[in-house]
Amino acid sequence: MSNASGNPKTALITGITGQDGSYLAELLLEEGYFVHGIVRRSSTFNTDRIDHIYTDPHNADARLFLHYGDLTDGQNLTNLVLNIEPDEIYNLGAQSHVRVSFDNPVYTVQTTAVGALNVLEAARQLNRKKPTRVYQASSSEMFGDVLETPQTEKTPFQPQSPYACAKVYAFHQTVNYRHAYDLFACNGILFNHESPRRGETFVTRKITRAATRIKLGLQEKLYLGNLDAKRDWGYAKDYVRGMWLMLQHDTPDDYVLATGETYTIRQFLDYTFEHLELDWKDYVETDPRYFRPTEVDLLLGDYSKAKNVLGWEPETSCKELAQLMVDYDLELARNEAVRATIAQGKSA
Ligand code: NAP
Ligand code: F7E
Repeated sequence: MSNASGNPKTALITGITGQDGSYLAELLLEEGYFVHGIVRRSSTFNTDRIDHIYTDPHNADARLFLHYGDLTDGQNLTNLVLNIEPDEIYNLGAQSHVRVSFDNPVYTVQTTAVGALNVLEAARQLNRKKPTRVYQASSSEMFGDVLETPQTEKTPFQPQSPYACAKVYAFHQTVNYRHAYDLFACNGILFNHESPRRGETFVTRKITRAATRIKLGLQEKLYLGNLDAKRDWGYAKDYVRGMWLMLQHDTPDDYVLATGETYTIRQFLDYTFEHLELDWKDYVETDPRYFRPTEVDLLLGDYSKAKNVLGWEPETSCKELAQLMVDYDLELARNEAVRATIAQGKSA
């Protein structure tokens, strides 16, 4: 992929160490981009999801570069953006856990709302010298206590958590920067998307990790909260292609990415445990700790606009998604079982 000057395109990704950031980095490298990512300093390594694509930056053929930074540090973001001069900026960084946002509302707003504004400000400054494009990771959580079903780009927002309120702020600022400063800025309103790289405290991955450990005798019970909520679950790898397509289009706009199907947590449990020839009702118990002060009961997206304008469609069904996550996690559990057996042998 080349820019207007005929050089390979350069992209900057915030949240590159997360689920989506890692898949997007892979896609952009495949498309020939130079990819820069912002990584938070941590006392333990937090780059597991991208270690397989990282090469020594001193190598002449290196195309992935990492920089320390934080969304709450606007000066640092501006310096990075002005130095790197990316053709495209993908703002995927966020405190992304809805339940945690009730415990840490102020931090969630600083990262997810003000952090997005910091990215837009940095982009606005670069855009005065050189055109740049911004993708903002907006969320179906903004629909909250939904006012219509299915939800489209025109459905009003009714957020139900500090996380969702922060994302609504970031959504509107993205539209505002598009109108006020003529910045090429797009919101992807993405419905839940999962993968073997999903954080282990989100419900799908929590289920597939636990079910595979139960299958191998490493765990006895799985404690969950509300099993009746319905979600429109897609595969993260399909969704990062949609993000990229938004920034390749002639004009900036906002798009829903979804599958158009919705399932309860119970149905996801069915798909997972059936694939392992187990019955989840023998293992799952409720723990009120996982209930939320306010819940989003039903999400179901209509992705017609993305299909018609961008040619984007999801390729993976919820059942296929559950199965591919189980297959991956079963391998992890097998390795864990082998390590446990070796450790037992050493102590015998
Ligand atoms: P994720 O796995 O939780 O990744 C979040 C990323 O943000 C991580 O790289 C994290 O770094 C980084 N981050 C957190 N706080 C930061 C800070 N203060 N400064 C810089 N980076 C920070 O999330 P994801 O599932 O990939 O989602 C990507 C984006 O899409 C998020 O903005 C999320 O809110 C949004 N979204 C997700 C979904 C979904 O279903 N997955 C749906 C709609 C929208 P560490 O690795 O150091 O923690
Ligand atoms: O919860 C219920 C929970 O945490 C899904 C984020 O990526 O998608 C994600 O947010 C549902 C909720 O995802 C447990 O109450 C039951 O109804 O996997 P989740 P989420 O809250 O939908 C949106 C689109 C984003 O933007 C977010 O960044 O599952 N549930 N029992 C549980 N959820 C969790 N986490 N853990 C449980 O034990």
